[in-house]
Amino acid sequence: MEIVNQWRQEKLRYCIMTKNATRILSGIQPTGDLHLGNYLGALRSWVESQHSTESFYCVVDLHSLTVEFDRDNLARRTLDAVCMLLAAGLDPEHCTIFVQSHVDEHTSLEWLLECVATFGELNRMTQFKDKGAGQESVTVGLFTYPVLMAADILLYDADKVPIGDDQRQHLELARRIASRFNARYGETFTVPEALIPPVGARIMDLQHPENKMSKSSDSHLGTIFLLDDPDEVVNKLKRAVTDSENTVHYDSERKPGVSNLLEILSAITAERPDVLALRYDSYSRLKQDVAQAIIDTISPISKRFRELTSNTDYVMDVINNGAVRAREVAAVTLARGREAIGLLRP
Ligand code: AQP
Repeated sequence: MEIVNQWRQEKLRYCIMTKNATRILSGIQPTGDLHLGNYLGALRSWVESQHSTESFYCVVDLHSLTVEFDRDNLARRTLDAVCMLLAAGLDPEHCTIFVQSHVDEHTSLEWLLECVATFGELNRMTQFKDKGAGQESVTVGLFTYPVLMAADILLYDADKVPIGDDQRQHLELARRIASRFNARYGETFTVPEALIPPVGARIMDLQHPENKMSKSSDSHLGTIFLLDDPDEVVNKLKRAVTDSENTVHYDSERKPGVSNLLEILSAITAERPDVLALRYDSYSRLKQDVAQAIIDTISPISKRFRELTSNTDYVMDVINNGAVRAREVAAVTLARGREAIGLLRP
């Protein structure tokens, strides 16, 4: 109990000293090229948060093993994802950027949490059902993915977790696991809160507006990748699915395609989607403006990304330093979890 008590005292001191200081953690999978949904739903708020909070951001490569992956490209995709975080504006002087598999504590804590989470609650996860649907067999890893995500978060005593709407259910589970662990074994983990942006939290596919925009979607026309060039963006917007009415209204139920375009514009301009709708009398003008707003947003990111991919020594330094810092924090939390649960100290 010694480590746990020390931690409680340290945490109390930290809260008193820093008043509202907040610890943030979030992650992104290297499952493909990052897209506009990842940026508007998550990355953009990470960049904003890094100056006002103590932030940890990781490329969650272990999570990407839970679905079919390309072994030959996994390392390159992981490095590309780190370059994309830097290109989007994360600054290693202000936050810790690391790769999940470089910090063994994530999988060690996962086991302790798996012995607290229940089969029934994992079985209710909708992402497991969606990703497993139609597959001949699914891995145990896909099933237990949300517990690894809980370990990612709890290891860093994160108060807030900036995520898109699709991760809401997983975050709720992380909260439940943390609370149950604390109730059973004594106050050990910080119970995190989701930080979901008011607009842009669920950017939909341009071809199938009933589905969220996704890295691993079959339809590349429906996804705006952060590395798309301006012509590709214009082409994807021209072909974006709307409806036959040609009247611009914000109504996600009846007009999902048009409402998605308005939401994208709203997330970029910070104006309300229903107010933006009043400015347009045709779909083509709306599509032109959305395309231009996207191009203005992603062009500087793709330019910086290309510069970074030609300087891999710098990027490797960032993640090696990040892993050292992440391990410092993670090792202390894991030791606390082990002690709380009653394991013999080595
Ligand atoms: N369409 C989206 N709109 C808003 N936010 C989104 N996010 C993902 N898609 C959208 C948010 O991006 C962060 C990182 O996502 P992830 O790498 O954990 O993967 P994911 O949530 O499973 O979604 P992807 O990017 O579409 O990947 P695949 O195709 O591999 O499933 C998260 O905060 C997520 O909420």
